[in-house]
Amino acid sequence: MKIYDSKTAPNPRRVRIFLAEKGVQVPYEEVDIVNAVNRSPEFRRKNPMGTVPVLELDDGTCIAESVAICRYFEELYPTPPLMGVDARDKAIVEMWQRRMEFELLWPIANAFRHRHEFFKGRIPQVPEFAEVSRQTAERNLSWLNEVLADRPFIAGERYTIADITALCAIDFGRVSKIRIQPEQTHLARWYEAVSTRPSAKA
Ligand SMILES: N[C@@H](CCC(=O)N[C@@H](CS)C(=O)NCC(=O)O)C(=O)O
Repeated sequence: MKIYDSKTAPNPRRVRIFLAEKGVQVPYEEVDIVNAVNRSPEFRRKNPMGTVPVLELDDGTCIAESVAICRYFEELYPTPPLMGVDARDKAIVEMWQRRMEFELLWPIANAFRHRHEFFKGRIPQVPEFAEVSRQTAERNLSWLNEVLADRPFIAGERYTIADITALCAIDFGRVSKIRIQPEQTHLARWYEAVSTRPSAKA
């Protein structure tokens, strides 16, 4: 088993943090995404989307999509639970995980993808969309600040995959100058708590 990884990219980091929280060690193979090795025909046989991370099992099965990889390890190693503990809790964690992906990670990623040299020739870039995405991300950080006013973690009392997605999104926002603002005190308190966990170094 191994995970095709990229140390600089936000989605593979989600999986690394998830596994660090579980205390599970899996060998990683760094993929040279700068030179588009992930877009080669050989890599696309593992993941037709041409993206990392990808988990390759010993029987050759390849599982892409960060959340799908996390789900696999959550089933194998349920403790500590990072995706909920019962029907209600699992649904709540899923709700927040999807919100962090769609409302935070995706706008932050698009602020980068539609502007940065890295994606020239990889996707059709629309610089105006980069700016709209940056503004969306900033609005959603304000909203998340309010969400965190009454709870320690994004999905409630417990640290979950939703916190991991949000942490990776916010850290990646740096390259597009998307930052937590001084008045966003709930968000700042949460960020301090999650970014100082040992797993955040993964
Ligand atoms: N939805 C996918 C997104 C994967 C993704 O976009 N990976 C990026 C790195 S964060 C990538 O491979 N980028 C290189 C490229 O698109 O060429 C997931 O959750 O794994």
